[in-house]
Amino acid sequence: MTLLAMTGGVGGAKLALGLTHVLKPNEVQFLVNVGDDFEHLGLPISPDIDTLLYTLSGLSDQVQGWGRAGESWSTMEALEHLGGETWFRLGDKDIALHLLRRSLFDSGMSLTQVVEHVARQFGISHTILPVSDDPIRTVVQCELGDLPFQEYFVRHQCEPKVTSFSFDGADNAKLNKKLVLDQVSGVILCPSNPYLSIDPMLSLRELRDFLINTEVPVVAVSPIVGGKALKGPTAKIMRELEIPSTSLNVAEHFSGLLDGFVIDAIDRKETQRIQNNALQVLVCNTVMNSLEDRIQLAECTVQFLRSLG
Ligand code: FO1
Repeated sequence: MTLLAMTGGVGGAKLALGLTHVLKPNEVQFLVNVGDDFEHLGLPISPDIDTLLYTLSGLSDQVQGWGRAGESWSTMEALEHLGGETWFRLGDKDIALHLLRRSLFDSGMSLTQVVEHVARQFGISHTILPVSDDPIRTVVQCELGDLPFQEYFVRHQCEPKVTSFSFDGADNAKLNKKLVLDQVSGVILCPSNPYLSIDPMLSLRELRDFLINTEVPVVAVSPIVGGKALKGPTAKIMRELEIPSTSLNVAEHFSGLLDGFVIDAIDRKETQRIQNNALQVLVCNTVMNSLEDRIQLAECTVQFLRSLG
């Protein structure tokens, strides 16, 4: 039996790192969003998977939040000189990973097999599973029309006002074959963007139905602290959808899926109203500045999850 931690961008990867310090490789698996994936300059890019690979291997650029630490940008500079597209910035070392993924895809490997290979090369012993090997692509409905995810997120810097999101391919995509739902003893939704990181995964009916019907405990860690998202556009998106950016509203967004919800001490006053949604609430420090913070939040969340089992 193993726990399943569902994660997207930087916030999720921070908790995932904490979880690797408190749970052995046979005790937790990471299920990762692929809605941000796209092909750029002929290369397959998997931002959330790579953020997790770089974070768990200690290679991530923790200031920037994506890509590798100590990166160089010669290829981008040369590309700019050639008049190529440089709005989506690929560091030299990062490009090596995209080139490898391209060649492994071309040799017939699935995304899962590529991730397995790279994780091994990086010395990661925990299992990282893309939610699906089939393409699921997040599309952002906004004031500029329908934008592919990275056009919205990077080219337009999340500025256009959003109205909704859709997940192309989700109806035909199959849940990762390596995920054995019968073996899952509890689920953690990491503090990732609910709309952009968790919802694309939930757009897979098999996974959503599992979370709704399962007897095992399911908890989420709120990505909102004191009305703000520590990183990324979660709070801005909620405002644009006319949903006040509170932890309570994140809990309600996941209505029907959760047994427990973890909020920051600063949001303690929301406890009762979240409990009114038939959820157990854990109040603790959810701000992860240091490795110790990540480990502590992981410990508290796992203990909370187990207490609900
Ligand atoms: N984010 C940016 O804001 N600008 C970039 O140029 C950029 C490049 C990039 C390259 C590879 C990669 O894996 C991620 C990259 N990201 C960039 C981050 C990415 O767009 C987002 O962090 C995620 O998709 C949201 O979780």
